[in-house]
Amino acid sequence: MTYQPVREDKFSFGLWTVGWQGKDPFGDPTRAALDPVEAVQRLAELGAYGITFHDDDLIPFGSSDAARETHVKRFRQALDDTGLIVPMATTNLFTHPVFKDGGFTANDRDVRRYALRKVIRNIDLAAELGAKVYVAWGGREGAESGGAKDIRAALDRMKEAFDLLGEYVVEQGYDLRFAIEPKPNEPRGDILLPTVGHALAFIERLERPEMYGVNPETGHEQMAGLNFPHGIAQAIWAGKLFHIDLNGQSGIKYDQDLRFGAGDLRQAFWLVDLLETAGYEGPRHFDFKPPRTEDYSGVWASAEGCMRNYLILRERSAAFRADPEVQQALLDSRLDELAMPTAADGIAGLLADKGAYEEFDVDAAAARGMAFERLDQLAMDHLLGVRG
Ligand SMILES: [Mn+2]
Repeated sequence: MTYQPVREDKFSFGLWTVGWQGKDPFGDPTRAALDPVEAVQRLAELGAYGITFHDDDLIPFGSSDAARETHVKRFRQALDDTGLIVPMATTNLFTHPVFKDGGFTANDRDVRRYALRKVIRNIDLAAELGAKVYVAWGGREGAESGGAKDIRAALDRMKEAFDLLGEYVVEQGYDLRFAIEPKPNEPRGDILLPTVGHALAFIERLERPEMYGVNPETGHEQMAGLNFPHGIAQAIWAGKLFHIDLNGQSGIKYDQDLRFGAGDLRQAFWLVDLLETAGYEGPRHFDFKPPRTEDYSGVWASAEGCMRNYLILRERSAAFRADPEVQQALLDSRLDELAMPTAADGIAGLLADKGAYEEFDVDAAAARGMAFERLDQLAMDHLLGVRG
């Protein structure tokens, strides 16, 4: 296997990922700025199919209309030259000081109105470039202190913002859906809609819930100590996995944004196994940061590594599923039984079934082993490449 990505693999990268200059809270940039045109060309050469952007990644904040037009024109030309597409776009509502208390939920009403106009402006560009998903990450929507934010009022404003944006998209006739990206903290002390579960519950309160899904990021769930494949499985189960941000994270600490496959490798294996067997057809989008130790050859090596690790894990998952011993181990662990309804005979049948309760041998059932360890070791053997 060469693990050479092709367009059909649907790998995409944010302009801000390979373009990250390595500026962090403690240090200055370690790399020069990357021309978006070069990002498009290099990613196309590496085998990606798409590139995504925040408005300000492509058009520096405060650009004149003429400068804006030039930036978009050059970018569009690079897309046409390479065949790369823009599957998703998003808005930067976090870098400029005006967003220090958030965009959609800033206490300052003028800032909220400005934020909505900024998003709408970039939605027009996203639609023009053919994006099908519009991501919203509310990194500054939150608080560091209890009295500073009325959370119920802030959620009212968050709902109002998403409802207005949905109305705008419908009125314009755009073929665009929204994907909300949860994160528990960083840069705010506590961020609103901190996990996949919070976001899924919020979406059901919106006026047009069918237009909204989630864009979960590996590291964001893992920063909260949560199991990322489980969160993704619930999003798929709810029909809400509109987009996904793949990266790596080593446990509960700051947002590491490592390349995909670094960090928790076992969760990465189960995640790819899930995406590839559950029928997810959206982009495999990498939202990572090449460490600031790297020069540009290291940046491209890490972008290549994201795709390579996905392809390796996809192959390992397929080998695991195809292994007859695994198939037997799955039966021994009674996965087939889990897929059966518990009471297809209905409540009357359940109540009439003496075997379900009165005559049920509790001790015998309690004594039955589940055989999960054998199954998990087979998975580990496949993951480590020592089987098949
Ligand atoms: Mn992140």
